[in-house]
Amino acid sequence: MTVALSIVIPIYNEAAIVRSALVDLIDQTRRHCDTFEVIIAANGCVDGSVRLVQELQSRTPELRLLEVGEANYGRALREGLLAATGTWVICEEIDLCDSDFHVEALSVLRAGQAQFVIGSKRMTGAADERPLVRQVATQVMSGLLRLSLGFDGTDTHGLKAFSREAVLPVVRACQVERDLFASELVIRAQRAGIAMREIPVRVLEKRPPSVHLFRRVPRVLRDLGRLVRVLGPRA
Ligand SMILES: Nc1nc2c(ncn2[C@@H]2O[C@H](COP(=O)(O)OP(=O)(O)O)[C@@H](O)[C@H]2O)c(=O)[nH]1
Ligand SMILES: [Mg+2]
Repeated sequence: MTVALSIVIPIYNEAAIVRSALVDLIDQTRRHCDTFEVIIAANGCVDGSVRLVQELQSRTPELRLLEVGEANYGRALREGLLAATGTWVICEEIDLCDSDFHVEALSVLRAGQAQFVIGSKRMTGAADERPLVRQVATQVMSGLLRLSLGFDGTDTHGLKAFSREAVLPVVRACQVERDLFASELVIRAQRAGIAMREIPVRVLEKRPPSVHLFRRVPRVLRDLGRLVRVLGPRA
């Protein structure tokens, strides 16, 4: 079966919000899209999230569940994207589920104004309502990506929407997992000459992040080194 839209969401221990977030998302998406699928890419969950998704799945035909190995955000997202069948694909996060972004990004894609749309937390018009320390972390990360890889934009992490046909080869080419998979995807797409467009988003998380920011830093820096090695410093 193929659908117009695939929404891919990696999840890790989200039992507190997964059910209500998905019920809302599916309800909202039915209003603006005739045929769609929501792919949940779970790995390493030990809190009953998977059981909650399975329960919902039994009465929600649009919902698909993938379970992929140990906890690894990038690997889960990659597997979800490879399993997607939609003409258009959206990368979501369970604590965001921003249907306004979906509608706006799909209209940009359908009008042929871009093949890859990024929801930016940092560009003019965006509203980042996360704690200050996380806003600064996003700013530092984007700065590092600009300096080390020539990234031309304001944000790589978070909401994205694209044409599956145009971007699938880029997904397949990505080598770095965990958090920096999303950055590799955006920078590779840019370097491949795919028409990119950033649109501003309002970010208000439904809960604090599942992994503490400071525990992520050493791993992110290691993966950044790896990303520079696999991509080469600049296009
Ligand atoms: N499958 C999977 N999903 C994850 C993992 N870590 C985070 N996520 C999911 O990725 C999304 C964003 O995670 P979050 O903790 O809010 O981090 P943030 O992106 O920095 O805000 C949520 O849907 C999480 O459940 C992981 O190790 N595996
Ligand atoms: Mg979050």
